[in-house]
Amino acid sequence: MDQLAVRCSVMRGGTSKGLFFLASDLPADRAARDALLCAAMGSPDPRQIDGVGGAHPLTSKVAVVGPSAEADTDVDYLFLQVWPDRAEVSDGQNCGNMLAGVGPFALEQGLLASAGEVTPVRIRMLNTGDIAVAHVQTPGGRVRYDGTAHIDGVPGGHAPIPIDFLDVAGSSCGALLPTGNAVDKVDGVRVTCIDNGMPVVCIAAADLGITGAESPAELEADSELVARVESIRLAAGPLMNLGDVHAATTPKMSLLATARHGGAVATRTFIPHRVHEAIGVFGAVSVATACLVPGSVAAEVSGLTGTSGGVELDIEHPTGYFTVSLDVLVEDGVVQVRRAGLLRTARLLMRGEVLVPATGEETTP
Ligand code: NQM
Repeated sequence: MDQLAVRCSVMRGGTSKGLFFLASDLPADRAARDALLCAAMGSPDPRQIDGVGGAHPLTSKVAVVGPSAEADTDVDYLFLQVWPDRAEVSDGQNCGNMLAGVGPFALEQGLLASAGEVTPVRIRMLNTGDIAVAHVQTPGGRVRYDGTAHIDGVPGGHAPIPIDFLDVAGSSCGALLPTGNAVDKVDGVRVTCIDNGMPVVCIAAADLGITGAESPAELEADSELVARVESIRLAAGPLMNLGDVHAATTPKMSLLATARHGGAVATRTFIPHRVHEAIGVFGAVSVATACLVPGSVAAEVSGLTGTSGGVELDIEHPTGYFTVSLDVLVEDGVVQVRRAGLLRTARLLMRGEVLVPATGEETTP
């Protein structure tokens, strides 16, 4: 047999797309798993022409889902980023967009039973150890995908999947403000380093000589800007307790400008080498939270000041808005996040088997 067939589904989760596997369908050995995923996606190759990857980090993603070993969660979710142009797979970050597909996938695969019209799925996100609760529409016991909920960056309407995060502050960096400061000067630029689910460095776009209204393609074509952003990122990584981030997909670099369309703030986000066509889920949650941190770069640019209670912030991005709902406690200039919530949609696009060239060394998972 010259091809190996592995069961998987293709799903859109939020504004991302990728392969969803049951953990039990993948090799337990990490090197064998990563080799299989690279082969499935067609990496390394910028076009991923010999695989099913979409030739962009946002469409070269993998979710590995299995039953949860813990009593307080229904399923475990491991997010894996497959680099299109490198034979590398990283579990170094979480992904809140692929997360949107985890509840529907788990229900489709029978990892949990539906519970009425809407099934709450408690998901342990293994990349960070945090918990999310996704509310999946399940009328008549079946996952519903159609509906009228719209998220910017995805055409049309779909069934809503509201997601709540219980406590994601400091998920990767150990603290909401990993440097202990609302503002730091890094590589000569004022930044706010924050982690409310995703390590993000917030920078005023104007401080880098841009307006913040540029398109992702324009930003990626600006080699001087790209080098400047990367230099700040490499310096910020160790300060954020992330160590050497040369090969890491974090921190994300969000360039902020005054909102132009009635939102809280405008963003252009390097993730970290391509510029997001929208903004990542946890990236948006982190930027929204930064807007509420007194004295932060994001608070300055947005003109917001944090007050205790619930608030909804529309984070502007290149293809629209991302609405984040936050409940915070602000005391003596210190922000404590009590809850973060947002809306996503997802859709099962295909189910079957992905075929990879057999190496002759496979063992059945
Ligand atoms: O921040 C892109 C995406 C993401 C990750 C990225 C994400 C998140 O849009 O939670 O969703 O920043 O790598 O899928």
